[in-house]
Amino acid sequence: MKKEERYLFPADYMADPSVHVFNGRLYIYPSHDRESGIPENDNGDHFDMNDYHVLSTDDVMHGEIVDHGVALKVADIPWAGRQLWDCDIACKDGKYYLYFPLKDRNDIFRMGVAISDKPEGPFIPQPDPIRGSYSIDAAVFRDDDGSYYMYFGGIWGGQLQRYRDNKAIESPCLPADNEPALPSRVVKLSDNMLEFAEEPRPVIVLGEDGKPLFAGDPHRFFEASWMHKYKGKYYFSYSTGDTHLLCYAVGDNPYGPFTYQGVILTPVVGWTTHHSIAEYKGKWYLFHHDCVPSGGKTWLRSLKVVELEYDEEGKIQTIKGSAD
Ligand code: FUB
Repeated sequence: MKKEERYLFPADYMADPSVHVFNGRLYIYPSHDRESGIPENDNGDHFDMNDYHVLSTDDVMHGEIVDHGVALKVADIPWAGRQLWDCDIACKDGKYYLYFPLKDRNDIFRMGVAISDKPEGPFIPQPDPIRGSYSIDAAVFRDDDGSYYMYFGGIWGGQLQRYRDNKAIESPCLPADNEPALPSRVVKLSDNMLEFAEEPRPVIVLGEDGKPLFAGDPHRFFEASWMHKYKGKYYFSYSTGDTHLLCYAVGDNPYGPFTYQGVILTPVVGWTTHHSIAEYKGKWYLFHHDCVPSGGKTWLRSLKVVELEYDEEGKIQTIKGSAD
């Protein structure tokens, strides 16, 4: 039997939903897709988004989804070049920090921060990107001890292949298929939430043989990091990009290593697959997107939600995507 699912916001094209619960209400921080006319390419130039809206609800499967309007736009970010991609948020001491990847004027992705007193914004951007930041897809996780960690990175258009050991390299390249895959990164945030508190570290995903997944493995990391905790374990989930899966791996602490567990979502209609996982009112949900409503236009994506279930051992039950 097909699981109940919902297109969350049919009025507009949005993608990459990062979801958090603040003050008992569920908030969605998506990318805001638009028709820019830029032709599709492997660099992702056609994902030419220039603002964010924040959505919220108190009933995930059936309630009204409120659009709080423009929360941040490229035109207001002092260091902006182009392309606002997948963002995420954290709340600390009553302030809300929105983390966003954006290309600077040299066409290099950096991570910015913008601040608000309210979860729906508007957010005021800091004058400069976070020092030492690079690549895309910020996901911020608050651990139970009050520490905040940012997971980030994405290959191909996300530019992760330009870096080794957090330094730009002269000739960007991907590892060969029989070499360890390029990992996502994790970094603790500073007390003021505006900087990295340390050097980013690699997020290692180990296979059954206890070795890091190879670059040629269809389950290796590509982009869209997410972290959630379930029954004391750390669940690192991600998109495999060109093999179009959402996968996950489990570890004992926020830095990993994480051991590969399986597929969360099989391929959806569209090219990208990107998600978040959140608990609300006692149920777990997978938020993601596909391109069914736009008739398969990969740059015009629509937000979706479906309930996520675990078995008794904490394994996530695989959900069928719209292309499966
Ligand atoms: O939305 C632009 C990019 O597409 C995201 O940053 C990636 O994760 C992919 O979903």
